[in-house]
Amino acid sequence: KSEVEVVDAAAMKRALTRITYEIIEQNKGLEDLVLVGIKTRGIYLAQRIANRMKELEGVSIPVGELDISLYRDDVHTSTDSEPEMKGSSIPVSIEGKQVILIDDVLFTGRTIRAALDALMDIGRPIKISLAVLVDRGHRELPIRADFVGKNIPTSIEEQIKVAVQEIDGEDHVLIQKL
Ligand code: 3GP
Ligand code: 5GP
Ligand code: MG
Repeated sequence: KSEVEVVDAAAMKRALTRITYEIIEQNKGLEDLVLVGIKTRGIYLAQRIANRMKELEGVSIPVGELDISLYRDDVHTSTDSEPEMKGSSIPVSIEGKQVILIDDVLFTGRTIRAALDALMDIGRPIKISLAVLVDRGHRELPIRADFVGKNIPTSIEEQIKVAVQEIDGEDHVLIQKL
């Protein structure tokens, strides 16, 4: 089992800063923005982007959370299991807002499809965009990210490991080859 570091702490910080600038450029009226992080690591990435936004623009963007998990937890590869919503906590109304979904890894796109479903049940945003730290390819749905930290082409057998300071005590992205 080999591991290769493809993003180190400094590169992760730069990628999140760049995404923050791109969000500022592409969304007029930061007052209408709501960031929504997806389950564990996406939530911390969302908080970091919000913190950066505060530093750069002086605005406090609300950050919500969605917990979307695989219906079966014994498998992690696509098709035979559909992600479903387990819970959400979004501090403000998303009605008429510009929502940016934030996740660590974009793979088949099924988690994002479930997230869109969940958001539509909660309210009617004027616009929903997607930011991910890593796009590893292998989409099974017509979903793409508007903001990408790093495109990492993978084979289906490989795994991307994302570590964030808040949970893992360090920041990096590894490719794990089995
Ligand atoms: P996350 O909650 O921070 O996103 O799915 C649970 C965890 O397992 C995820 O953490 C994710 O990082 C990790 N993981 C690694 N490989 C996979 C995979 O192929 N599919 C899923 N769903 N999770 C994976
Ligand atoms: P998708 O639904 O697009 O197939 O997968 C997206 C979700 O599954 C993300 O929330 C992500 O955490 C997790 N995921 C899928 N593949 C990987 C992977 O290779 N590495 C990590 N860390 N997470 C993955
Ligand atoms: Mg995730």
